[in-house]
Amino acid sequence: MSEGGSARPRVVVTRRWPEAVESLIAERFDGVFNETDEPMSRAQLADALADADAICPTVTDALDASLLGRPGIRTRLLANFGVGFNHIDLEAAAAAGIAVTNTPGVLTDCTADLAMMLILMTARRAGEGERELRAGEWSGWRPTHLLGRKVTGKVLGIVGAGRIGLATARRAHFGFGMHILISSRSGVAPSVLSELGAEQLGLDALLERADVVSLHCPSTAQTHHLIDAAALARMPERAILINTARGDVVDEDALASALANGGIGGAGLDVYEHEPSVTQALLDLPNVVLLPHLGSGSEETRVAMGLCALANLTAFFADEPLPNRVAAAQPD
Ligand code: 8YV
Repeated sequence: MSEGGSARPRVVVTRRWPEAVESLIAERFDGVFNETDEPMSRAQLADALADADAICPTVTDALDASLLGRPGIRTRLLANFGVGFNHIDLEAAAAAGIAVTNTPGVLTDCTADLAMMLILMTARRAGEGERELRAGEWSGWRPTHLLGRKVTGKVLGIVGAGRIGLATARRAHFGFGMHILISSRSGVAPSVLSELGAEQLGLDALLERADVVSLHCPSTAQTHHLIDAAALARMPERAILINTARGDVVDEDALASALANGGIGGAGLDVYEHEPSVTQALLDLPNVVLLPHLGSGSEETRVAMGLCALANLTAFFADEPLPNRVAAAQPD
């Protein structure tokens, strides 16, 4: 860690951020940056909570009740880098008098793009094709080589109708002529359903009808293993599951079994139950596209996320209303 010294609020940034944003933080605050970019240990997080006025964590920092419940905490703000905040125990933060903010909106397009990319890659067997070619095993064009499934005109089930779910639905509907089904616990505005020509229905009915199911709900106690063996059994044999939300929404072992046994046809995953570890059975299967949590991973979006977190920090230390305060689980 490198430190700048002064009486300005001390802000710990737990992982490397785009340089332009780190420079702005260093200009405005007593910034403490993670030059090694190694995930912080629990001891380091505990030290940061004791020393820093604000911490900017990410999905790799488990800020649970035992850390947030320690005595002698100086931190008053967790300005999360990311829209998802399931790695932060919100109740424990509130009990410790710590405000929490996130970065909604700025990563909607890129995450929806990636969901669409996984739909296409999985349906059209792009991962298998690339692996074959790189292995020097491509014997040339032939009419029956690596036949996938056509995406245009198929039925896409969107689970979770927040910003990212709806942005994915728009891409799929207007770009690929997909018929959209939506399952959402908080409901979908009639204007949105009519814009997309979409149907709103319960999760079970959606799973039974969709050719592709794409998950966009937050990780909460209610959505933990939402897609388990029983849910997978409802899906048609050739259906595809896409997850760009959070790993624990899917029972990874049950998914691997369904894929191996022909229960479903394929999966495209960007998130995992125990990141960065991935269930070996999934790694061994050909009909899965596996990406390393790249949903928001464009230069533009990561800068925008940093600027969004910076706006929250700046407002907090100016005693202004927080632009993106997080109070309870909310979908994006
Ligand atoms: C983030 C994400 O980059 O924002 C989110 O919720 O899933 C990612 O795109 C990551 O979680 C960083 O905290």
